[in-house]
Amino acid sequence: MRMSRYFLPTLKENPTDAQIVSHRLMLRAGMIKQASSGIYSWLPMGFKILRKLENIVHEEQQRAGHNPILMPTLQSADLWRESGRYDDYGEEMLRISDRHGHDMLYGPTNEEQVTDIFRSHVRSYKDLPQTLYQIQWKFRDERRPRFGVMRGREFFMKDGYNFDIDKESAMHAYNRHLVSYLRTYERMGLKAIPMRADSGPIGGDDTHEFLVLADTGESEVFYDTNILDLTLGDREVDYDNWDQCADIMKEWTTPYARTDETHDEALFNEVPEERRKVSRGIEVGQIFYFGTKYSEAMNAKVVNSDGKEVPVHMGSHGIGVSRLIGAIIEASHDDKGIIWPEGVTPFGVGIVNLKQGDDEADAACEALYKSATALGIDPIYDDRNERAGGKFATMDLIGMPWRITVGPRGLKNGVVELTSRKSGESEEMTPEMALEKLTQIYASV
Ligand code: P5A
Repeated sequence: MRMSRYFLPTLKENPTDAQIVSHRLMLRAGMIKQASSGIYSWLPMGFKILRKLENIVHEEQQRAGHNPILMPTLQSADLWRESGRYDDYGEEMLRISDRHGHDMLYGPTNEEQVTDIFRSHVRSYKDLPQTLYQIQWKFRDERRPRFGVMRGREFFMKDGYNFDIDKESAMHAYNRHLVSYLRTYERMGLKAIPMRADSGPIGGDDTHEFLVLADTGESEVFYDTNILDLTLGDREVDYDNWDQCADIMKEWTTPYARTDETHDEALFNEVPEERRKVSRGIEVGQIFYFGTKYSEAMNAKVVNSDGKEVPVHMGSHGIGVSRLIGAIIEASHDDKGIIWPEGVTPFGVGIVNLKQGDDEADAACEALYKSATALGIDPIYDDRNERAGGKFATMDLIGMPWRITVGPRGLKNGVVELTSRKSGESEEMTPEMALEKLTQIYASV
């Protein structure tokens, strides 16, 4: 992308109405524009990152064997009357009436809708287990939408639903989701810690939230610092292996880690004092096992191997895809702006031409831009007639993890400068070497 043609409405000043750094930086980097309270338009760069996160979530869901679907945002109130949640959900639900007077709602979640799909098509235990998921907009009429995309009213969520013949099989689905979520967040450069939590309006007894530690997080969290050392890394996971998934689940849920809703002071005090930590976290996902709550209420039954009709065991699993962008920025920024982890960066490298209009510099940048594009590094080239300082500030603000600076002085010696946004370190090298290094970096994320 050439910056001169991009729609990147960056702001020099800090917007006064944004209270936390991720919200400020998303506005300053021209990623979003508020449409109304808690509702945002996604501008090109924000949209590009949203798509990247969506892709990672799709890849990891499908790796775990889950089937993608797409359900409507508007749902019939009758389904929610069947489950009994229509009245329970309260003012967070946006209720709409169509021209025929039918009660509709903008889905805050989809347990009822997906149970209806399941019960219409599945009759036998032989068709189980099954997991269906979607990535779709949700609406919750939050009392106090705030912090930009962090607590929106309209937000983008991955929501998945498993259907199993019994509790054991459903607990494997729970563990499988936990493992696939760990991998998903790691790919995004995030440390998200599963913590025992409260199930709220979704229901059920077993639930874990995934929290990214940040001072601006809305949840108070209590944990054993040992949990920070755990990583999934590149270990091979067989998602059909119940024992392996259960072992990984155990590894992550053995150190104490709970949100304030389920915090147990006596248990916490058993953790050695130097490892006990109380801080704040951003909830970027949650998994639930709620057994037959919806299948009984909505008559979603299958015939088991004894020929008996039984309600299926279910769970649901959510990732806050739009909220994740805020969480990544909270976890990765400095005074100059965003620092995108390589796994999610909207562009692989920013090319800065120090002397726009100089034949040699222009030609070198063009060649670099073309080669980087051909190599799949997806560069953004600042080809505007701006001062170098302004170009550097923009690249830093929008968070490019790598920058190649091209100027007449370096070109005399056949070199450009490759700079890491994170460390600030620069190295001179030939354009070919810079591209080679970037190719290697992106091959490993
Ligand atoms: C699981 C999927 C559910 O709704 N039903 C289907 C279950 N879970 S949840 O915890 O309520 O939401 C899942 C994730 O969505 C994000 N989220 C939000 N993001 C932005 N703005 C909001 N107002 C908002 N509410 C929830 C969170 O990341 C949450 O973990």
